[in-house]
Amino acid sequence: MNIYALSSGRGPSGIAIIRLSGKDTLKIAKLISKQNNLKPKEVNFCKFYNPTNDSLIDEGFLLLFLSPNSFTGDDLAEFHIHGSNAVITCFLRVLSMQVNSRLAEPGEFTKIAFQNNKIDLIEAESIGDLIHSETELQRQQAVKLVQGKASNYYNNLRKKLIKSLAYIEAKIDFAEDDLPDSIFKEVQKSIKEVHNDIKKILEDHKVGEKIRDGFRISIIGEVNAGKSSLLNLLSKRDVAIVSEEEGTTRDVIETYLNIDGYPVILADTAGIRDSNNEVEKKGILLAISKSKQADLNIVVVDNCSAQIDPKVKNLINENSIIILNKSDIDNKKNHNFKEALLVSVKHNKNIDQLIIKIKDKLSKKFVTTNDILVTRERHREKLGACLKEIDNFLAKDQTKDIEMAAEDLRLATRHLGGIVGKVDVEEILGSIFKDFCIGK
Ligand SMILES: Nc1nc2c(ncn2[C@@H]2O[C@H](COP(=O)(O)OP(=O)(O)OP(=O)(O)O)[C@@H](O)[C@H]2O)c(=O)[nH]1
Ligand SMILES: [Mg+2]
Repeated sequence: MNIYALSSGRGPSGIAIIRLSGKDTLKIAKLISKQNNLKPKEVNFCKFYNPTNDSLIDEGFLLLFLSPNSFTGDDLAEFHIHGSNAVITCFLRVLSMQVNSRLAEPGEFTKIAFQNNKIDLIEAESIGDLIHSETELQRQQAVKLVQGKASNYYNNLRKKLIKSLAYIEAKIDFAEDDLPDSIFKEVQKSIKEVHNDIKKILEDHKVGEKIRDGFRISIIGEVNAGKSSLLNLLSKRDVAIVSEEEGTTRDVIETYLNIDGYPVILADTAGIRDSNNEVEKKGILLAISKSKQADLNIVVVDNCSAQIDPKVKNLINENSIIILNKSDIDNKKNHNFKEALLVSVKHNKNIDQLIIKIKDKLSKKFVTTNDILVTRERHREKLGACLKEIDNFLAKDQTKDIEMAAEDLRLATRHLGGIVGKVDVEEILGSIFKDFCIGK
């Protein structure tokens, strides 16, 4: 089957790129371009025709990559045409009429690349991450993974496990022979090293996942302190209702922000106070639970209010930034919070200082010396499962329980292999590629 899709964004734009991959690619490319001497890996300047009525569709470039030297590993053509909706639609319609050809599913080009062993699972996932990256940090992380650094690292750990397993199996198979018992010591040493490496990767404050999914920041505080006003100001649009009425916000309102490269999910919450209203009470519980899940809390205090609700005070910890809002009103109460920032959300005063503080906190909180970052829960689960089997192995007297010890290592190897896609592939394929866009 040949698959095709628009691989660039939807027009109108200067240029659009349509990809075609599959075993009839060359035949179709020749037919549409009316050129028999298309050169692979070179820019072929062509006119493109509709073969059914010989009418001209457009003119542009054709790039040809022959199997196995293409992204998918199959023959692949890229048609660079003018990016108008009419040209794109016409071209796609012509391709749909060619033999065994259909529109690609989301991520299908990458899926075929994986199936043809051009890339492994981590690389495939990171191509998806790179396409969806919105901030500089996300781009940097994804591009590192695309280069295969993490894949190499996991493959090397896996090789180490396999080597140890081979020794243990040799000991089982050739029990009568003179394989020295020191083999167990060597295996143990090597397995302990793998154990420590994986443990170190897992103790990373989930930085990789946070860069990929976004750091969670909650805005909390008493009613009317200016929380929703702050959300609107930071997100530069009116997301939440602002009113002088107390208890305006009830639900959690989330927006996605890019704060100087840090991907952030910012949540506005209900003001915290004693309330008899059932809906408001639910909102306050939600606010408290959001604040506990957050990587960082911005606690908004009205600088004119005399006292602060103890429930708000209780939520303040080392992950909080306290702002004293409404500095424009000359009625301050001199709350003695250390390191509190005096701001006026209404007049956009000192908000730049708040942003600097947010970045500072995030960068300090999420430093990691790890070179290999876990970017997905799927990887974390596999690493955890692998570690569990290694723990089982190390807890045994391997000289006595040798069969079971070998089984522990076999399972550990399988879990680790699952990260780069060496086993259990089918069940995870669907879930990974479904999030891609069509044409990738
Ligand atoms: N003078 C002054 N008023 C402000 C400032 N920030 C917000 N306000 C006003 O304070 C009132 C409450 O603002 P909101 O943003 O709705 O406060 P909130 O904390 O979300 O309130 P709840 O949703 O009820 O908990 C509104 O009338 C805002 O215009 C400020 O810096 N100075
Ligand atoms: Mg509000």
